Amino acid sequence: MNNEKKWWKEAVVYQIYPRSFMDGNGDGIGDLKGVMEKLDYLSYLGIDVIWMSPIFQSPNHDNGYDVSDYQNIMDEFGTMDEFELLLEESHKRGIKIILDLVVNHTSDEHRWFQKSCEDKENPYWDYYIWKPAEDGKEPTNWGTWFGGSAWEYNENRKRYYLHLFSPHQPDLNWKNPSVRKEVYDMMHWWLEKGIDGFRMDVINLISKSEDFSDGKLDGLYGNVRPFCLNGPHVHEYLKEMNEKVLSQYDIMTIGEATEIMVEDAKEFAGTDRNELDMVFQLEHMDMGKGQYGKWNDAPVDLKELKDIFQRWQDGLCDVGWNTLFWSNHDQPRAVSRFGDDGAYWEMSAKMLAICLHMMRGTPFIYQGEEIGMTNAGFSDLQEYRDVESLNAYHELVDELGISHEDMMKYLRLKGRDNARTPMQWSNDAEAGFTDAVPWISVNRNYPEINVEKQKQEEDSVLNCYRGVIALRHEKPVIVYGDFNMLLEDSPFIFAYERTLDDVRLTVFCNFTNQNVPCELLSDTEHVLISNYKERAGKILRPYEAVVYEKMN
Ligand code: TEU
Ligand code: CA
Repeated sequence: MNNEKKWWKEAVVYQIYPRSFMDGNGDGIGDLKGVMEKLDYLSYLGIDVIWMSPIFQSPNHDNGYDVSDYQNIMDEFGTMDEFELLLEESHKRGIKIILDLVVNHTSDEHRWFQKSCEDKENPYWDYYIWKPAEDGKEPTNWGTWFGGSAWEYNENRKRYYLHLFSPHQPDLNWKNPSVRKEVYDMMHWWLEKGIDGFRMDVINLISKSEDFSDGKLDGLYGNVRPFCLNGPHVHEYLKEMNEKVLSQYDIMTIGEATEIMVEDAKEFAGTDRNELDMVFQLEHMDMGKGQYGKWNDAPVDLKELKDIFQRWQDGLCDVGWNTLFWSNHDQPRAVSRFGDDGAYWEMSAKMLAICLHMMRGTPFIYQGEEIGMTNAGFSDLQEYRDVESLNAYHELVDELGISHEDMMKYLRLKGRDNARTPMQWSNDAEAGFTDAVPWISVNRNYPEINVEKQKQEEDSVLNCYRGVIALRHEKPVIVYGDFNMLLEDSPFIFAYERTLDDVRLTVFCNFTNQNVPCELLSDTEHVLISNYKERAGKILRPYEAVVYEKMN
């Protein structure tokens, strides 16, 4: 087992989606001032690191994942002075801050792209991926992650540029050494300010294949994945970034790596690879894809979920490090997806906390998950804001003939806005998030689900999260222990053990709303944490989670 001690292995990270976290100036949009107001709450929760989704200048076609200036703060979020103060105040409380590095693409309003579009040759001409038309049409049939063609024509250049996401997010040309140098300089600039690391957006897409040919047809467009996933030079670039930037600081780096397998992760985040510390792999997020990708209502298959976790836990134990998460700003709410947001809301939210936080890896809590926030429940297309969801609606309903009702159901289950409704702070108007009209509706259940309420309830989901976070800080076995799956074949129970020296934890989680018999349970062993008060013999009650601790 690879057990070198690192602070980032011992940390619990909290993801802030600033737009929806806290509005500090009453314009309906979350901001840095709002984050500042809530720092004491984050201390109380006990987390070690904040990951902030993009806070840079952006026209917000994709809520900040389209950056028009990497070295300025988005007007709506505040000023650089406010950021510096936030960093200082966080550090005072022992909380680190990592930022989102979005460098597969920029905004089309970025100065580099504006220059790149000029009809006269200049140093920025080759900063993006430009191709001439093929027979008067797009250079290839590739589609994007957000629907539509991956090519957009530019009148000035009389060429097409590549964009794997929206046309407002042109892909940078990483083959160009000047592009790489600009990115590294910018990273140094932030690190010199004292930030503690980066989460790197779709970092496994930065190197494109030399082969610009059509992809296999998948719906309306050709599949672009073979031409950009884990491309030919991606490791060369990351090693260079590591040498020129990352290795010079004591920081934490996580690469978001879409559609990768364990073997790929070993290359991106293997201990001796000199690339990244860890990756966000999305295999458990991508479960249940069908004919229309994620847009369906397939239920979660627990056996498959367990297989995925087991593969990642076992696969990286000697050579890397895992991230652990149930959700983020691109995914449905954890309790709605993997638990039960109805009758067993509270039990299942706590079960999910215990199940995830006892595993090996660095846990990431997505804002609101710690109070069991649920999917948005929007029933009107007008309430959606997300570019991916709106594009998908039009592509699937208008072009592929899915019914409005079915698509609205899929959006309610899978749409990214489910995770983007405002943080529910209290029972006040707009959940205490803002004094104005919020940029996206609050979830109607805020009177029942909010921070203020759960602070006062000893048995709340919030206090369960505080409990699992504290345990990780107290018990080295949770950070560094070996992982071993138990009851592998059970389609109902997620169980495993963790061992370090003479300490052994056994974890049992019922993912169903039924009583499930389990011979391995005990009424006498020491219970470290559970979501039910007493044990009940050899039965796991609905969504029960229990962790035993044994000293040998
Ligand atoms: O997400 C990349 C990514 O893989 C997503 O497109 C994901 O597949 C999808 O959202 C799931 O529905 C990152 C960011 O996390 C996302 O917010 C951005 O929109 C995207 O990159 C482009 O920057
Ligand atoms: Ca604001």
